[in-house]
This record gives sequence, C-alpha cells and structure tokens, in this order.
Amino acid sequence: MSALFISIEGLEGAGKTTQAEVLMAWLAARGHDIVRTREPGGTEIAEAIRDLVLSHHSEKMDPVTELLLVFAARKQHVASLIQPALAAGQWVISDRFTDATYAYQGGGRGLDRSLIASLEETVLANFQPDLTIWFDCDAATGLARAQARGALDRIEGEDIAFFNRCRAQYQLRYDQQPERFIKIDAAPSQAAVSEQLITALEVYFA
Ligand code: Z5A
Repeated sequence: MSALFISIEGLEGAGKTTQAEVLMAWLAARGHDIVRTREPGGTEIAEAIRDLVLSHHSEKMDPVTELLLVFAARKQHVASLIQPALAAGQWVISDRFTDATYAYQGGGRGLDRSLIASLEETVLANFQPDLTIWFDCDAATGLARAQARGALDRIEGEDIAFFNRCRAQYQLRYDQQPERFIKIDAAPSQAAVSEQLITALEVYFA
C-alpha cells in the first residue's frame, strides 16, 4: 500500500491530539513510517503564519485575510513537508487540513464556500487527504475541555454560535464526501473514543 495522507478534524477539545497518539501507535505497529504534523503550521514558515493567525492583535483580522493566511501556510506545508514525505514513502498525519477552513472560515466566519473552493483548486490543485478522521462532539463539550486546559487563543475565544456553525460545516463536508471520512463520536470518555477509533481503523484497513 502506498503512503497515505490522513487528516484529523474536529472542534477544539474534541480530542484530536489525544487520539492522534492512538492512531500513530496503531499505524506504527503495522510497520508504517509516520510523520505527524499540524495546521496551521508544520514547517518553519507555516508555524510563523500560525502565530499570526492564532495570536491576539489590537486590530481586528479581516476574515479574508485569515483565509489567505491559512492557505499561505497550507501551501508551504504541502510543498515543503507533506508531498516530499509522501514521495519518500512516509505516511503523513496532520492535525487539521482544508476541511478546517471550510468549517472555521466558511462556517464560523461566514465566508462563501466557493471562495474557499477556488483557493483549494488554484493554490493546491485540489490536493486532499486520502482519509479524514472527524472527531465529532457538540461545541459546548469541546469548549469546556479546551477551557479547562487554560488560556484561549484568538479563535478559541469565539462564541458558541461560531463553533456550532463550524460543526455544521464539518457535517456538510462529511455528507458530501462520506467515502473520505471516518466519523467518530468524540463525546464519551477518552478510552471509549479510542476504542471506537481502533474498531473503525480495523474496518477501514481490512
Ligand atoms: N484553523 C482555522 O481557522 N482554519 C484552518 O484552516 C485551520 C485551523 C487549519 C488551530 O488550533 C486553530 O486554527 C483552530 C482552528 C483554526 N482553532 N480553534 N479554535 P489547533 O488545532 O492547534 O487547536 P485545537 O483544535 O484548538 O486543539 P485542541 O484544543 O488541542 O483540541 P484537541 O486536539 O481536539 O483536543 P486534545 O488536546 O486532545 O484534548 C483537549 C483536552 O480535553 C485535554 O485536556 C484532554 O485531556 C481532554 N480530552 C480529550 N479527549 C477527552 C475525552 N474524550 N473526554 C474528556 N476529556 C478529553
């Protein structure tokens, strides 16, 4: 099997980082060489853009500015990390990819999906993950977990309606391309979510 590009999606506090460890261990046990990365970020330049996107500023960031920044970071990430790793036979697991842009800039910020789709086509030539694992939970559950962990960044500070719109966009992406997704109920305990994930992986890679 050739190397796969796998993205992990979900609202903050859904447990993406926690469950990524389970996914990595499951794949490593099957002999795959894995690169783990994240968005926005993953390379020196893309991480610098991440700081700009997530930190608080005295000036309001225009939603289109935010969109262009996440795509600038993504282009750099794809060109200098993701595609070279795949070409070298390494599997890539990314905490978030373009589905997050549809969710946050499309759903959360209310930008036109066709603008995102046109960037996806022109900037990335429609490069997409082979598989996306969506950890789905309601916004209140995710936010409570994120808040319990500490200070919130610029996007985490948005209100619950923003995150409800993000979740609705994830659902739309899932409905449009169900073959690319594994959907996991992220509301139960960590152990129960891990169990669901492993069962789903066994079915997907059978
Ligand atoms: N963003 C964007 O706007 N547009 C884009 O195109 C992209 C991103 C790519 C990046 O944040 C931000 O950028 C994100 C979207 C935006 N903003 N927001 N808000 P990130 O991905 O770096 O961070 P995050 O999504 O906010 O990650 P997170 O808060 O770390 O969430 P997580 O990784 O899903 O959760 P976790 O770290 O595994 O768990 C969080 C806490 O909950 C932790 O204390 C765990 O121990 C606990 N936890 C985890 N699972 C459970 C269960 N099942 N039960 C109870 N407690 C749990």
